[in-house]
Amino acid sequence: MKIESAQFIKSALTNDFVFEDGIPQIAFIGRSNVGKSSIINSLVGQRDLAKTSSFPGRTQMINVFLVNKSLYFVDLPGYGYARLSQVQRDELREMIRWYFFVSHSNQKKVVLIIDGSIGPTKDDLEMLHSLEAHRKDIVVVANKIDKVKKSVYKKHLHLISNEIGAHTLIPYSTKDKVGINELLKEIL
Ligand SMILES: Nc1nc2c(ncn2[C@@H]2O[C@H](COP(=O)(O)OP(=O)(O)O)[C@@H](O)[C@H]2O)c(=O)[nH]1
Ligand SMILES: [Mg+2]
Repeated sequence: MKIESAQFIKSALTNDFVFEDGIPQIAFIGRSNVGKSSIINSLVGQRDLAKTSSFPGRTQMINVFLVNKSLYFVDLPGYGYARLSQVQRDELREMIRWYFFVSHSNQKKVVLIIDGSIGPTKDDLEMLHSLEAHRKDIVVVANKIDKVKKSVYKKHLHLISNEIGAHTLIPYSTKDKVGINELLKEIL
């Protein structure tokens, strides 16, 4: 399976028609700065389709990409960014909640991205559990795995998989190009 084409469609707010057009969607969710945009770029093999940033909290709309002319990649705003105001954080939280639990978008898979070098945070587990409660089809990606020392790698991954339960866990590094084919297999 391969990605032949990918194009940016729009930055959307809730109630956009793009969430009602029936096209299957792969949602990318995770804490701010965890590497959501970098992962989308690595999957489609384009350097800057999704804008990446070393400043957390930049993506405050829902960015939609059309892949292989047949499905959407949906880059959701990151949650849990401490430097935003409480009002901004509540707005983003509400947008994410709306997308997953209110909108009628045709969600095929949810890619929950965690920082593999630190493991799931309280926010990540909260997100995971509410997605589970709504019976979403979830794959967990442990990004930035290049930051984990070889000597503790196995034990570290074992700890993460214990915390996330039965979901497929994919160790990933956009930097070292690890996990790309494994994730493509899950979502295409
Ligand atoms: N070490 C390392 N850094 C990464 C990796 N993926 C992304 N980053 C860095 O993490 C930061 C945030 O990435 P971005 O894709 O903008 O995160 P987003 O806010 O979740 O969309 C950037 O500085 C990236 O270069 C990775 O696999 N390894
Ligand atoms: Mg981003």
